[in-house]
Amino acid sequence: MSAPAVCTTCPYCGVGCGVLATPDGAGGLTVSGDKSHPANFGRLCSKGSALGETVGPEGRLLAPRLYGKAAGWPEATAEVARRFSETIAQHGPDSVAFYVSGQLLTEDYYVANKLMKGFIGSANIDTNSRLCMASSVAGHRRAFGTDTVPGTYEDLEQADLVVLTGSNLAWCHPVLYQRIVAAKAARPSMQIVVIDPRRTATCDAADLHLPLAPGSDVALFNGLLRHLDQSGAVSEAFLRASVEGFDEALAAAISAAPATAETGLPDALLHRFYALWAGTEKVVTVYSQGVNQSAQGTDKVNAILNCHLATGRIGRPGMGPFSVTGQPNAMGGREVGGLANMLACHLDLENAAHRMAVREFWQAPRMPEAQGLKAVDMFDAVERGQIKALWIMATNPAVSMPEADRVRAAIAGCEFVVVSDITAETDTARLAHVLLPATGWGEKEGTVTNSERRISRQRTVLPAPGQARHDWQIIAQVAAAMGWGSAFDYSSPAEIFREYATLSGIAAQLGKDFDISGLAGLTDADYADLAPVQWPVNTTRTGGRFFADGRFFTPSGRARMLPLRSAPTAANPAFPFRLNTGRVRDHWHTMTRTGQSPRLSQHMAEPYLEVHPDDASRLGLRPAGIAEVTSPSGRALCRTMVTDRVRPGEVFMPMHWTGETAALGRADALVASVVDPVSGQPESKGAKVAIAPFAAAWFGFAVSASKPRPDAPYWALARARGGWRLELAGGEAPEDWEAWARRVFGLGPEAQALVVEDRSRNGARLAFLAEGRLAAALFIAAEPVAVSRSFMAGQLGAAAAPAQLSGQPGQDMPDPGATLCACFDVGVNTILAAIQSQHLASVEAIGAALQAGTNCGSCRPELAALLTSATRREAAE
Ligand SMILES: Nc1nc2c(c(=O)[nH]1)N[C@H]1C(S)=C(S)[C@@H](COP(=O)(O)OP(=O)(O)OC[C@H]3O[C@@H](n4cnc5c(=O)[nH]c(N)nc54)[C@H](O)[C@@H]3O)O[C@H]1N2
Ligand SMILES: Nc1nc2c(c(=O)[nH]1)N[C@H]1C(S)=C(S)[C@@H](COP(=O)(O)OP(=O)(O)OC[C@H]3O[C@@H](n4cnc5c(=O)[nH]c(N)nc54)[C@H](O)[C@@H]3O)O[C@H]1N2
Ligand code: SF4
Ligand SMILES: [Mo]
Repeated sequence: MSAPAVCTTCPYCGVGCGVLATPDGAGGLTVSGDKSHPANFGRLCSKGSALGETVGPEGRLLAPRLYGKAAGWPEATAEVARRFSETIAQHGPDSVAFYVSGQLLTEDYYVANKLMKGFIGSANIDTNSRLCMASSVAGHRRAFGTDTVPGTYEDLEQADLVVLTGSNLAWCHPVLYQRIVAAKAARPSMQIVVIDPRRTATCDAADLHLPLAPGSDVALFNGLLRHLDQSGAVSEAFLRASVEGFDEALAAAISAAPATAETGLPDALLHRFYALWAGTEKVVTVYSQGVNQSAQGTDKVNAILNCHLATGRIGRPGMGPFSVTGQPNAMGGREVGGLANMLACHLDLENAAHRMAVREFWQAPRMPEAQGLKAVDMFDAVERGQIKALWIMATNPAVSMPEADRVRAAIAGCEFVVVSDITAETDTARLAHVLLPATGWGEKEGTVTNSERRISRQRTVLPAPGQARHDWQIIAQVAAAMGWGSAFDYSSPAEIFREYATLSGIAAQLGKDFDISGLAGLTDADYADLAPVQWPVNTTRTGGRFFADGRFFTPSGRARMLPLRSAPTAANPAFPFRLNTGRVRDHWHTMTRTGQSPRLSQHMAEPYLEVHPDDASRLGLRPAGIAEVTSPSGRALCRTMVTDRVRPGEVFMPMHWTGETAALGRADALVASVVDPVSGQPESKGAKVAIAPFAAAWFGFAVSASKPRPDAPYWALARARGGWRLELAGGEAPEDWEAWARRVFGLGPEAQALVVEDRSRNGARLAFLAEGRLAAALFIAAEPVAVSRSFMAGQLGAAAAPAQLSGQPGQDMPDPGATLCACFDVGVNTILAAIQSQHLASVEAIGAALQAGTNCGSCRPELAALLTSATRREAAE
């Protein structure tokens, strides 16, 4: 009999989809979308669908490690408590810090924040949400007086115009994107505009794409404000009743240079967008990291909010600004006060009454009176030796922080570093004095809040592996060992949640928006059964939109419009390219989880650099060659992807590769620590870099059943079915490829080698057989290796066959090509062949023929692009 499915929530993006998970009896899970969950109504994207492949024991941290040696929990806990207590006693509470994460559950987050702000007595707790949502938080607080996302997902479906700015929704919030696409299919008059310097997959559903100059969003929206005023779209009634600062904001917009100059967009295109926005009452402006991760992030946010406030298009169905959150609990972290400048429940750290209320509630011995160190400042303080004990939970700053090489060195130089993670080997975990094994998704339970303020339960489906413990437990046991046992004497997440919900009622009495006091009386059974619920939840209301009544949380009750001026950055001739960074469809951040899935690893298998064809030819970069990217702070080597999806002078690199998965693939090694002065959020999308071809004398591709230990100037490692795949490039070739391969793949003399060398062309083909089956294969050539990756990956463990040395399937076995549809594992060649032979003319027809694109839909934009290019080619032939 199979176990019943458990209703839980996806641990990836802020859409917050409901997942039904069933143990498969072999340690894994089968998952499907929860049809009753109001975020996804049964849909899942490629990452959600592959969750079952990522929960295995491989790579997990299973026991505490103390100074590099396995240890028990009592020792590890005692050591962390002792070192923190001693450091605080000697150097004061501000000499220690926590760096936490939007991937903690609300209950974990609440306990971490309570320990640091209420008991240690410092505000030095910040979160990776500083790199993610801080500009939105700051923009909301400036305009609304509190950090409120006004709308709901339904607004996106009810809108007549959806503007997506600085958001690659198709890849980063796929299920929400699919909801918009479905709404447009049902009501084709709905318009979609994408504002992004890159032509992303999201543009495929757009009626209009504005490839603006990066960083010019303030100019663009200032221009819109001016247009709204001139075209009579401003709501005088709303301004009179509910807004202050309109005149100043408009004056600033009028005195600014015309938007065409800064955005680089043609006048006609800009005006089409302005007229559309002005003429459409039901407009939602969705924004994400292209807005937040900028030296002007907060101003960009307020420039958007200004336009919605000026027209009163906020708080009503189908309209409003909508900041989508990145991580599963980015929103929850904002609520519990995970940021160094916030108190719990949206209360203000610098407000004495708020401090007093929280202190009394927590019975806290001490409370900080000023903001703590924000992420970038925090790691600077670590570098200076001012922070002497640091505890990092559920985040990988040695990869994800700007100037990541410097951050890595700072952590390595810190006197005492604790890392709580689920993964044994990460760039950050390698630097820890104490490594604490946490339970991961499926093993832990608690709540998360998604982009539309909906609180959902994550539930336990699997046992904790090894000695792993829940994050809240780990923090509470350290707190107890530091002498605060009674304040941290929790026996369950339900108990923590009730305490938190009670505190939110106090916050509401102090005039805050965040109020879940209606959940303070949940019994353990109620909490176990809690259905997804949108806040606020109190005696008078549950969920819905904010600001419909035109009342805001500022002292005057009116929203604030801000006068904004754009601030173009100065050029640096030594580093003439602008580096944009972001995400790919099938990977999650530093890949500790999605990297376990062969399916998810097929879509993009190595760090790459998108370069415009004009730049590529000027720089001598060839397609599929290796590009060397340098900035004042670091260096990277990437596969070159020549594409006109980026603008000339700009390049794009994904953020996912780490020291574990590539030789030099960390985008943040290149990114400067420039931050927005208001929010402290780094400008992750605007590094200045120089680019040159890397002079590779040889290229390689390999598959291996065991994990390779690569040794080459360029390498990138990814999971494949039955093992690993490895991309390689280098300068001088090793003397003996066979010896090299045996070392890298860990093959003993018993492995039989088949070698075909081609010295004249600097090439070689090697296959290694163990008991007659393929254990590893290596292809070396002077050119980027033309081998069917998917075919070779499928051969690992297969009986020896001649095709294994040719790297191509035989006549009878067509090469499926790179995986495009991850759900049904359909390759690009299979799709192209079907388009041609079956005359498929639509994404639906491809789905009917091959299933591709019919499950999560994440690949539908790429299918559409493939159709266009195939049809174009046919027309040309
Ligand atoms: N597949 C996948 N999905 C994810 C994640 C993941 O790792 N993988 N991570 C999650 C997290 S934590 C987050 S924060 C979200 C992020 O979700 P998004 O913000 O949608 O993703 P990004 O790729 O970081 O950046 C979005 C876009 O901003 C554009 N951009 C760059 N500069 C500018 C600019 O100056 N102006 C404008 N208008 N646009 C600009 C970039 O070209 C890019 O396409 O995704 C979440 N979802
Ligand atoms: N250049 C550039 N840099 C960026 C960005 C960008 O767009 N460009 N985006 C930024 C943004 S928006 C974000 S959100 C960050 C993300 O960056 P990170 O937070 O550094 O990336 P993750 O890989 O998500 O790290 C999560 C870690 O927590 C571990 N983990 C997973 N589940 C649990 C758990 O339940 N408990 C514990 N204790 N550990 C767990 C994972 O193994 C992993 O090591 O990167 C930021 N950095
Ligand atoms: S859209 Fe995908 S990654 Fe995001 S919550 Fe839903 S299933 Fe998970
Ligand atoms: Mo994020």
